[in-house]
Amino acid sequence: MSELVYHTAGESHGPALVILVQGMPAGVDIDVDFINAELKRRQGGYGRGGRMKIETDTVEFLSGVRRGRTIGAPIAMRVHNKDSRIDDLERTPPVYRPRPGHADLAGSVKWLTTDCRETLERASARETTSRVAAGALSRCLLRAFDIEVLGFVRSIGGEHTDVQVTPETREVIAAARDASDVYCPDDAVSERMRAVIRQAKIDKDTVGGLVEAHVFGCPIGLGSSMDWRWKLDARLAYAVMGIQAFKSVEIGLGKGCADLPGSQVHDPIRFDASQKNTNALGFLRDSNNAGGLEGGMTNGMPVVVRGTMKPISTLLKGLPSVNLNTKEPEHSQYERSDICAVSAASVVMENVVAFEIARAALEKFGGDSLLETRQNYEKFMEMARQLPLEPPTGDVIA
Ligand code: EPS
Repeated sequence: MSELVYHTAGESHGPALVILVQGMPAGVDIDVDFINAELKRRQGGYGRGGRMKIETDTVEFLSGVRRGRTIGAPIAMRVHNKDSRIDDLERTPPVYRPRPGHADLAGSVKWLTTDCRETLERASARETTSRVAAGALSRCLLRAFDIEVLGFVRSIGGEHTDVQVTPETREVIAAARDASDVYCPDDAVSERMRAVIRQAKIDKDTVGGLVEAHVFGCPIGLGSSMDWRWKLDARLAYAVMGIQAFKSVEIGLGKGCADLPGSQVHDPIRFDASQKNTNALGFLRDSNNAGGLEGGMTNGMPVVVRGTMKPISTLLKGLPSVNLNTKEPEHSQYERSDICAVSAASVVMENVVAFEIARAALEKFGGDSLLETRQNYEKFMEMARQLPLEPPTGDVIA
């Protein structure tokens, strides 16, 4: 058994994107249709540019899967780029005028060139296709634990929905999200978001927003408080901040914790024996400001992660910049781009969050096969339900 990890390779306009996932146990049913549906969702969202009309992202398995099931070997996947033209100088010219907000300036100086092309090819959001493929693959494993993830758009360009997500409303929210072309489960707000994106297009500008992921069904105790590297909230933050254009991440109430006293922040605990057989083992909360994570570990409540995506840094009207060859002031170079990719980012975040949860689940329960992993999980749940396993020793006996 090894740690569940993934690597990605591939340029935005290269021949393909390649994803290598290691550490997946044998015996996991791979739902290719589900993975492709997630890739398709990532391609969508009102405000996307011309590229998404060219591509039809689908995954091809090169290794690690036999007759629809994992065999415990490294899993290699490939997504073909139709718009492959990286060596064509005319259609993929050098970029000498860096876009403020993009990787262009820092990358070209770092790699000692004045052509930002090689930096931007990899920094491009095209790479997030690979994250979705890896995350959607990991969700095939999470199904064995009845863990589900729901992602959606909370705000775009200042238009914000206050919709509440709970295990009970999850399916209704998912259906409403799927009915919205901005992936926001609120009709009225979706309409306003579309208007904001339309206006940004007219203004030759771009807009960002907030995306949210909720994970349902996590057992108590994924992650660990014993070392900062093992804290699940820290790893989720790392994974989410690694998504192109993300500028902040919050768990649960997030920065809202700063303004409230402890009595209004921390979620009181109660026990309901009738819920003993659920993932929370009967330990319930009427609020979830902690976003399902305390001490870097899951506490049985839904895990709630929110990320901020900045507006796309490629503006049709450009921004003040400098020509890297002449050092003269010039406007930043325009590359075909999106006006708003917040909807797509919600799919990316949903899937990177899923991957981190799957990784943590395998750390706690992982065996070489799914069968062994399932048994470890069930045994743990059974023991946790039986707590205390030994008579308490700390009580003073009168
Ligand atoms: C992107 C620019 C556009 C986006 C791209 C991200 O690509 P192109 O330069 O080929 O038009 O469409 O996003 C994707 C290709 C994608 O798959 O999400 C950028 O500069 O980051």
